[in-house]
Amino acid sequence: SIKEDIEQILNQQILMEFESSSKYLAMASWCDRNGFEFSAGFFYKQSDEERQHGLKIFHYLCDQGVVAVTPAIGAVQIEFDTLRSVFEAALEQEISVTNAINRIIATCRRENDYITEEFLRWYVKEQMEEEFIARRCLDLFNLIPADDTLRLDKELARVTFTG
Ligand code: OFO
Repeated sequence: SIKEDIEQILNQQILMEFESSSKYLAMASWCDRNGFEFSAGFFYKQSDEERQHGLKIFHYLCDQGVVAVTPAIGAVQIEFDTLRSVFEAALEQEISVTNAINRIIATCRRENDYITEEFLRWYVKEQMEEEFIARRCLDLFNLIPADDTLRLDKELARVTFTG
């Protein structure tokens, strides 16, 4: 069975993934009520995906015969100044998840837990993709005038593959 410190950090990661899910849901809601239909669709989808990321670790812990803690999620940011700041917050969130996954893998290596390291490989790839998409979205804000918001929203849909 897995060691206690690994169990603990994986439970923290479950919480982080569910927090991501909540944050993206709030971003979807903001985009929705501000008329950014495509961006809203993207963040709804991201929110679903983050919940799945959390559940995947949840099941892993259950399969290992240890307690998977049901995450208690606090309040998240629901107001944003601009569409750009929403996407900036999304990239920031993905970077902190990448860092968290890297820290867990470092701990796995220290503890010789190569099974959990193998399990986490999927997350490393996923983070690479998510950071890539978030950065491509932010690039668009430099290419398209800020007042052309509807075009921005549509182009964002192409970059995020949700349009
Ligand atoms: Fe992109 O946060 Fe989950 O893994």
